[in-house]
Amino acid sequence: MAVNRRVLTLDEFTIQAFRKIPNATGELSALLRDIGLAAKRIHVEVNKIGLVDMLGDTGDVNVQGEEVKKMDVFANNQMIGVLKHGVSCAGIGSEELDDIVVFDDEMSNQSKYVVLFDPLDGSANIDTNVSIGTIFGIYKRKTEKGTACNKQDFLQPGLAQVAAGYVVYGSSTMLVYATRRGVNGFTLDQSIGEFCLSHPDIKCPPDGKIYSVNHGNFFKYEKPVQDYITCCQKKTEKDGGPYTNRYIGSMVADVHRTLIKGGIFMYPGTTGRPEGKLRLMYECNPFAFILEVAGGKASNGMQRVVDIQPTQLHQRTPFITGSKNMVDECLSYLIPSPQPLSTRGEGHSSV
Ligand code: P6P
Repeated sequence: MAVNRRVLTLDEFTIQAFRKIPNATGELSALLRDIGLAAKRIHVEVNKIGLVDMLGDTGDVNVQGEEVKKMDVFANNQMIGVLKHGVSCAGIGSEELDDIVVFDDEMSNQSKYVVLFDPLDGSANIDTNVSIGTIFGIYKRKTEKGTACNKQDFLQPGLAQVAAGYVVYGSSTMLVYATRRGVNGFTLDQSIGEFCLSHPDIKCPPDGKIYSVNHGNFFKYEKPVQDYITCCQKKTEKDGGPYTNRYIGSMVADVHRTLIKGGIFMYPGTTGRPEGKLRLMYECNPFAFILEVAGGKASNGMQRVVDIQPTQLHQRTPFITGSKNMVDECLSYLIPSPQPLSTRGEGHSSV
């Protein structure tokens, strides 16, 4: 490692970006700094979880019908705390809360952004030390500044995101975020307590050899999905294989690997749950935006995820994302009859 290598911190990076944008107000930089602070606080608790009484359930069930872990509550409170007391967010939507939270104070009402997040995705894995994560999407509000935000500020297609990102609490803690200008990764340097630029200008490889899907649901998938999975299993050196299957059951970890190494991640619909399990607004849209900016693709099996017009805060969607060529091959099984792009929305061009 070069001595005295000048490594940009997250704050330095976002401020550098802000200085390049005419008329920028610095609110987005401040918002990312706030999220970075919450991430550091969550990191501290996640990293000592076996030592303090933060394992296990609260005994409550969230709007999703899932057991609420003590860490879910902690992470949710950290995200709300930094955003409510910052200067850049008018309100939030959280996986853990039935409805949006409108901050509705004078400073917050002047803010131009709203944030949707899953405070601690994969928390079912907390007790077994599997990587988990925070996922967030940032939108410019549609309602007038100076007024309280409302639901219409949140129910926007993923394409409207100004920025999106995630934090993966794994062997190291990384914050990755995308704007239309690119995807950049920052690793937490605990010696100085700062996220430092470690993965500049991340691109998703156009091809890969890893397919990531829950094989336990195989016989609940529709036949075209089963046929694609079988195709993955049969790949050889002659056709870009052999593939390997990696599925951790923690979306942030599985999709982060897919972004960095290439591959395809799928959570398709099943016979009992045709809409799939993953939520559109604060799981699939942020990752769809990130993967598309990085040169990958993200589809619900029929259209770009970021083109979906949301109707409900907690709606679910089938989700396929990853390397462009692998997603295209998967879609060739799911959308057999080639249609002119115009009938399929804008097709799958990138953001
Ligand atoms: P399954 C975690 O509970 C989660 O929401 C995602 O992080 C993960 O990708 C998915 O569920 C795993 O679901 O049904 O395969 O266990």
